[in-house]
Amino acid sequence: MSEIPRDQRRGYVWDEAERLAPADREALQLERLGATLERVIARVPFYRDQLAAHGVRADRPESLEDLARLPFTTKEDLRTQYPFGLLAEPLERVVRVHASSGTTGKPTVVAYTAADVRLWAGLMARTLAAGGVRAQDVLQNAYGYGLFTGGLGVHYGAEAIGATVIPMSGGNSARQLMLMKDFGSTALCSTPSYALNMAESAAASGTDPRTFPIHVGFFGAEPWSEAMRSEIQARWGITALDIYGLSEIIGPGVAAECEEQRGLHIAEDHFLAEIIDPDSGDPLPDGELGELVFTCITKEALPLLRYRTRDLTRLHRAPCACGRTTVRMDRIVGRADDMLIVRGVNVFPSQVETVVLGVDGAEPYYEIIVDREKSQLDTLEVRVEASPHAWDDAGRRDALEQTTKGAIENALGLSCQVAVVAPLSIPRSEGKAVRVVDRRHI
Ligand code: DLL
Repeated sequence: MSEIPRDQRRGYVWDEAERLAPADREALQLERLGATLERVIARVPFYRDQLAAHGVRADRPESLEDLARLPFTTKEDLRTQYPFGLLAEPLERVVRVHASSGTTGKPTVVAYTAADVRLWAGLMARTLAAGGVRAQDVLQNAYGYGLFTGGLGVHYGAEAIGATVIPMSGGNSARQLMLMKDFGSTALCSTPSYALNMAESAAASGTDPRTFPIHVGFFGAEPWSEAMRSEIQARWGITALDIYGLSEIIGPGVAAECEEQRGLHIAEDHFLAEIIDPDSGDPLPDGELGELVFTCITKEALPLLRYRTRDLTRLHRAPCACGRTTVRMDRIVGRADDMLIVRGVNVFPSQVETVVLGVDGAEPYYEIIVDREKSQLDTLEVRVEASPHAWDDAGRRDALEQTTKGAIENALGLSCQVAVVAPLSIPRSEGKAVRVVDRRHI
């Protein structure tokens, strides 16, 4: 009987570090944290001053609990040190920069040495391998190439596995679908909103997306809900996995789901994860919802300490059926910055998404508009797109409005207006979807 190749077996991991015994991993983390502290104190004046102000000396930490004594790094720090003030390496050792767009002013700049790029490729290879991608796959990469980390991050990881990469970038759905068919793509990477958009374009041109040979998709770069996962899986007939990352830490590859789809494994041999209370900054125990904070312990160019992501989630340490021993995080509930406070009630766009995707007759496209009346009272309006059948029938349109309104009010505990809008009237996304318009700040 012929032997099954190792990478075809169940329980395959790209990197044995994913299965380290917790005590061995902790020893590695402590060693790496100490080395990183020494490096930043020697090379980054910003951290030298910050650590001195917090009474942290160059000595090696004695336990991982010492992490809580280190100062936080924030997006504001990256802004004040723009563009290269936080680098721990001279520019001549930097081989790549990326930047996040930022809605106002200067972008956030991040940098990589050759070793950082190799590390990143390895982490993305882990991610893709955990979702079943192998050398024989044809991976269509619809994340944007350029300053955004999505395109090149996925690209290098897929090449490290030996998969055939189609470097499409986002947008131009007709061409995406043509090449997907002609090249026989078997794996897809895009934002979840763009995956939905492409499925819709395929259906509109008479092709059932389930007829493509794609078996898995890696979706991230924006918040999405379980309801959205079900929608994407049903429309494409694939396994949809959640991948998470942020440029400041490395890009995609920080955490990702395995085929169990039970939380995202964090690459904690490279990034120490903590959950803190976003108000007090105090560390929270596993299982509690709070702000995710990362410390880079193996990066050369930009090893950030306790970087506050503003993303809200929980950590879990129970072993995963896949055999990986790394800590897992829940899907991101939302960004602290995206949480709307409407008449004193906290609202996450993902809550609205879950409701809208569960309503019969509504398409999975929506917009949230918050405004303030003359009376200073906040108003919440949700624009929901009707399916063609529901739109053509006045009775069904009214029912859709009433059902959606009731369901949202019930979920949020807040009164709202629902506007049912015509099919295709809500803008479709090709990258990160923008779903909230907050007119209170315009
Ligand atoms: O979005 C990196 C990435 C590319 C991740 C491709 C996954 C796939 P930034 O542009 O720096 O980097 O944006 C980072 O996007 O802080 C989260 O708020 C959000 N985000 C990223 N992944 C997810 C996800 C890339 N899976 C910011 N779920 C992060 C929810 C996500 N939010």
